[in-house]
Amino acid sequence: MKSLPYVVLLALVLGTLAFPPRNCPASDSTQIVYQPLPKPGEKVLIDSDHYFTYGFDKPPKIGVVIMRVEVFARDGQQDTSFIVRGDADMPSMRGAHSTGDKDFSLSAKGVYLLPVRLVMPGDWEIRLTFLKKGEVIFRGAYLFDL
Ligand SMILES: [Cu+2]
Repeated sequence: MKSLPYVVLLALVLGTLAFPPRNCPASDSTQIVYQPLPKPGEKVLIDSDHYFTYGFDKPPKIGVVIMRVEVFARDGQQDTSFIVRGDADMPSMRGAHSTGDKDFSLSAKGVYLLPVRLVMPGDWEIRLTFLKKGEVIFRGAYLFDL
């Protein structure tokens, strides 16, 4: 049956046309852009009306370090209306030590706090996400070596 390969080929072509491969970048987390953050202590704009500063309770080293974030309105008034999330991981071994996105908790003094576990020396990245009314307003990443 000489025509069989052609039938198979035709079926493949038709199948491809009927079910084109789907390209859905929105579901691919690697497409999400995290703005590189300046070093701790510097002001970082969230939007035109807000900025934040971040830091740690001690210079990061192996173990648990408490990350702190403070949000301010343009006039310098503290703002606690955001939800802040953090995720720590090693870019060179993505996923190996990921804590997953965790909500910072808000202290009585209006400071956002999150314990971050750093388990080995090397390159680390802490990703911060700021949300307001369920919407992501800002994403930033702090890269450092341990
Ligand atoms: Cu590692």
